[in-house]
Amino acid sequence: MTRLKQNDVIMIPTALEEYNAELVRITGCSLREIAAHAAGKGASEASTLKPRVAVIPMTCGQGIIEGFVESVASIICFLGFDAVITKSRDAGGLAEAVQNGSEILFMADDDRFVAINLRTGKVSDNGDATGKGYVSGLFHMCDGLESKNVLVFGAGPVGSSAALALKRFGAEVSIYDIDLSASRLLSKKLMNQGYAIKVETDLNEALGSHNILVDACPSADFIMPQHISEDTMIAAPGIPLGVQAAGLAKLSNQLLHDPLQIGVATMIFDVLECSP
Ligand code: PYL
Repeated sequence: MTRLKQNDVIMIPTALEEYNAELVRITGCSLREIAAHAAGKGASEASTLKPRVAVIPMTCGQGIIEGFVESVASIICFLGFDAVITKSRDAGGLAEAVQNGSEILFMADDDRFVAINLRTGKVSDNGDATGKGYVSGLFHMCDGLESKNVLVFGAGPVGSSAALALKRFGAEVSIYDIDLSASRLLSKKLMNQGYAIKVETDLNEALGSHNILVDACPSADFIMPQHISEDTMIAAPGIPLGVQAAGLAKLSNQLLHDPLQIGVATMIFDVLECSP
């Protein structure tokens, strides 16, 4: 998993309105609608439930990413929830959150970024939420995914979650990972759940035979202009972006990419308790 940098997140809190307008332009849906759809919840859940949310800075490992907790809290508030950043960090932040009556906690170390509902025990992992959140966006970009051929790059947590979500929408899924054993392991895991996917072994051949792509890998600049046509649709949770700069010029309303928003939005809807 690529570690975010301050530059990736520092502008998020001040640009959420524009971001959301762009999302509507690309997918026809708002951030709230995409996240709720991904989590299998009604988009209106946000208006009926008001759980107190705490975002806790974590200093472990490589430490704080300037702007990270501020971005997480701003995304959650943008969706209509009450999110506060704890004054204390780590264990102190956890204690502060519980003492101030927070029901949902968000925190990230270098390995995992999770949302926890203290009342229900529900946990949402950012990798899983990001994968299904981006597939929800792609579903709206493509007017459905039934029987459509989709190529997923990266068999890590995000790509695995995306592959499962794609199968659940009835797509024909192929997986390409630079580590063939990772692709094969994912194929086996999904087969055990009753879903067959195709393992691709040749990157250029796979790119040449697919128009709908999920870039869930940490490689940059591997999707080149010659791989992009007017039918191409790309959902790109991967950081850095896999599309070459020259290829971006060929994409309009065909690329879904952000460093944090869709993942965080899907996490809150994932752990939200359904209204009675
Ligand atoms: C959650 C992001 C998505 C991509 N990479 C993941 C990442 O950068 N993880 C590290 C997050 C560290 C946060 C730090 C803080 O500021 O609380 N512990």
